[in-house]
Amino acid sequence: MKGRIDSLRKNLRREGLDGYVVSNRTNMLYLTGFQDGSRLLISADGEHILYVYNVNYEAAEDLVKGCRIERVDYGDDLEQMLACRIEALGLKSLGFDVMDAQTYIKMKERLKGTELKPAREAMWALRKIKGEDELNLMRKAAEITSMGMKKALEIVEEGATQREIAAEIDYEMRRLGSEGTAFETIVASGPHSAYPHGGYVDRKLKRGDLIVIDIGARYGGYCSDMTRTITLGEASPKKIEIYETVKKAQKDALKVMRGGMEAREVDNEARKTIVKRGYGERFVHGLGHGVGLEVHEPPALNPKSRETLEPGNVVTVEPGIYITGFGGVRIEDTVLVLREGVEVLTKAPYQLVLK
Ligand SMILES: [Mn+2]
Repeated sequence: MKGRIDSLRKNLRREGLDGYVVSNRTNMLYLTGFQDGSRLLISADGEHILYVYNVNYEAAEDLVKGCRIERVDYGDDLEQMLACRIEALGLKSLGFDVMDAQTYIKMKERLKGTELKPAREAMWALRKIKGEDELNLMRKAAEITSMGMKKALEIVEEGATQREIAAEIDYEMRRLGSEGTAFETIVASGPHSAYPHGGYVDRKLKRGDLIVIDIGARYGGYCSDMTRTITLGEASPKKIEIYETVKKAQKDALKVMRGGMEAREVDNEARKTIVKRGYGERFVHGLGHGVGLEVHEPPALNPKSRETLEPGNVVTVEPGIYITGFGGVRIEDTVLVLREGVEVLTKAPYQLVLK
């Protein structure tokens, strides 16, 4: 953890910032191993202080190493405390990850001699590149997710409801060590499968339905993300055509991906197959997103992305085709970008017709 704050300091100095305020819980977790602080103040050349309310103070003292902890009592003016410290440290150019408008206005009024600068990228530059310790946790999260998918493919049956299947998947992943889930499990069938995030309603599975199962375990704080689409019984030629198109799109993208490649090029590699087969308009989202402590992080893989993939990025590759009233197909895996190629972390068969 200490190494991470030092790396952040390097980024701050490079950007001409002499301090940084962290308010985002996940950034706090990344830097200190503790997410229940209220603010983390970091001076570019030395001190860092974690501000923690009463309720979490003992836990912080127990869990946080190598960081000064300042107790905040109810009724204390946290912004005032921060501002005093910022002045005492002589921080003139202060970056921050996120700040709510009220805090920003208050800090700006209070700190006349300090410039406040939005600087999220200083954090993302670190979080986008996963270290070996993080990758081990992500591999484990992916393994649990793959086991969850295995379970899903075993239990999917006609007459079961989407929610019943989702509950079984969640239970299986929990039992295998998942900390809740990385996001709300999606089991979307029939017409609901045409909505990338499901129908938000329950439904009984029917023969011939397209069924999109999008799941993710969380382990050691790290997320995983995986989707398979299946159908029960015979698949119509159109369903097969859509499925094969999505599968080819994913395969094409995985084949070319490597460190140094532009994210939008990877998106294009998958998209061109879908466009060529006439479904370009039906691929309504980007090809993928970064995954880490959050399930949606930079780098984004989409036609407008300005990111370049780097070894150590963990991203999803998830082409989809969605036809309103008919159904949708999405196939998604979480992969680690390497100097050459990728390591696919999530594993399950690619098979449309299940039983
Ligand atoms: Mn995803």
